[in-house]
Amino acid sequence: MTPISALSAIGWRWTPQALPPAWVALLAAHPAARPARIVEQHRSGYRVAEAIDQAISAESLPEWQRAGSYRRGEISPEARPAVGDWVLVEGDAPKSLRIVALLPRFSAIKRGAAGEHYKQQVIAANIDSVFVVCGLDADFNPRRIERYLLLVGGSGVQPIVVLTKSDRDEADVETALHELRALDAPVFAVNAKDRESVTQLGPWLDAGRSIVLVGSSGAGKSTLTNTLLGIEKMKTGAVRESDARGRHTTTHRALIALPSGACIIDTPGMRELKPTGEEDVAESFADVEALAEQCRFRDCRHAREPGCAVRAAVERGALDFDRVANFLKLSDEVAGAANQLATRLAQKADAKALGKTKAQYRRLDEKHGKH
Ligand SMILES: Nc1nc2c(ncn2[C@@H]2O[C@H](COP(=O)(O)OP(=O)(O)OP(=O)(O)O)[C@@H](O)[C@H]2O)c(=O)[nH]1
Ligand SMILES: [Mg+2]
Ligand SMILES: [Zn+2]
Repeated sequence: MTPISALSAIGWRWTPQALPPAWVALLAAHPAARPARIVEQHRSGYRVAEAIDQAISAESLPEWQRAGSYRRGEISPEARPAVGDWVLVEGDAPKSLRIVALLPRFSAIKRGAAGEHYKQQVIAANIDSVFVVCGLDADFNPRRIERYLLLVGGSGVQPIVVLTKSDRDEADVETALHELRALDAPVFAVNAKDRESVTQLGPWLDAGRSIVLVGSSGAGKSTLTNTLLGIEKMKTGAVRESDARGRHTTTHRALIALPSGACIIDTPGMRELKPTGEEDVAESFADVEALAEQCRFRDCRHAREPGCAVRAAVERGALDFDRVANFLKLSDEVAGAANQLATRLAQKADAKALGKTKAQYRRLDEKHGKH
């Protein structure tokens, strides 16, 4: 097996005695295989590493590449590797490396992906924290940050809000922090270009930890990655003057080992952030939810109903109206996505039952001839 010390530089954290039992079983099932981590995910395939600063193309299982197998429900999107995943590989690097199995993950963050046949997309796997990156320029948007926190909630991954561009003239750190006061996550304002400034993020960058960066194009994810790394590894791009939008400079997800021993996953800016239907809005908006329990009507929409505790809190200035509006909007979106998810699961179960019946008939045919 690859020396553990080489793997630990890319986030491996298990002694042979402490390996998860499911991993032991998979290793036993593939005696010629060894662990590696997915460090890049491209449209054309994966690149894996068995040591620091490596990224070697690896062939993956055909069923991970065929869209049809997702549509037919033969394989769920979670069964396909994402950046951060540990996999088993066989063959010689760099020529004939093959991924033969996906090791079960201890965490993952996902989003709904309408454009994709498999409806859900794993953004990153086996991570400890997620930095939700947002510029203190025209990119600043508390509602979008709330949306990110909703998607991350329940995944077992700790969210940290990183506000970049604190050095810019238009940055109003105090107002921004005030607007984000209701969030259940630490918030930092940094100059992503400045080493000294990003030391604030040190507590999440201990050796062995893995972190993923998410946020809009132009927010400064790659800039922050480079500053933490100490070299300009990732390409960065200027933002449009009018609205601070980036130009999608980063085009694939990539895991990079930092000098601290932590691993950071830089991602392309996301245009769309749809819930999967598995999110818990009540948990993510616990402040609104607690007030809603005091409303006179159980099904209060906090609009014009009498005895509404949520609206009373807004009027007192204890709660932002826009946060309440976002809570309602996201509640509807999650409910809609949950409905779709349930329908799809039911269809899948039907298809499976039908498949089974057909197989039973086939077996009967073989045994007794056609009937
Ligand atoms: N002044 C200042 N500029 C920053 C800061 N962070 C990022 N920038 C600038 O913002 C622009 C976009 O930064 P990137 O790091 O490319 O943004 P990104 O989030 O990686 O964008 P995509 O790869 O497109 O998703 C670049 O011109 C950076 O120099 C910051 O903290 N301060
Ligand atoms: Mg980038
Ligand atoms: Zn109410």
